[in-house]
Amino acid sequence: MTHALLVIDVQNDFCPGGALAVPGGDEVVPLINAMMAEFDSVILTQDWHTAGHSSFASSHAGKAPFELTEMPYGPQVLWPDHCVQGTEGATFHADLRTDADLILRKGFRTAIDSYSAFFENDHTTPTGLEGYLRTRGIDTLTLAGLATDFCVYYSAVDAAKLGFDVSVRMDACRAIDLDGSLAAAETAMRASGVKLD
Ligand code: VGL
Ligand code: ZN
Repeated sequence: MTHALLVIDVQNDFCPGGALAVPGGDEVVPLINAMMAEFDSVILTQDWHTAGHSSFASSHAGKAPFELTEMPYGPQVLWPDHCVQGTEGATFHADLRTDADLILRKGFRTAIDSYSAFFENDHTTPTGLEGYLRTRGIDTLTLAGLATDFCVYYSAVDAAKLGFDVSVRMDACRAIDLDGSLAAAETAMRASGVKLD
């Protein structure tokens, strides 16, 4: 068994004061830092959008943040502008340890969002993470980070579908919780065989 910690999107924009602040988002930082030593490998993901990204409400006339829209690849929640490449908001929380083996950026194509660390929101376009993990012999993943009900959830379910042994450290995650999205994510993760610790 080779076990990696996959740390999802612990960036300033998802922490209090950020553009898409997740309640208590910064509270995961000391927990995640302390967990890092327990793993064979640590991988960080970084939400990394172009300015004017299609997941931003500001890119759609008449749309407000947190409304849904229909994209060619399916329904998409529209977000406040966040994690724009090279900005302070896209930077990792200042206290997060970043001495990881890999930093995987996602969501960098203007026309398509990527919640999952494995596939963009068309559920087809790979990020390359699967190949990275497999070629390194990593078969077991623990996830933590932000947000439980979006990027952690999509990443965990994709990892389980790909055959990895997956658990989520719920104490080291925080949720956005839009209209019951946290409960729905927990149900879907359990149904996919993801262990919630
Ligand atoms: C995320 C919404 C938009 C996340 C990223 O990291 O959960 N959520 N972009
Ligand atoms: Zn995003």
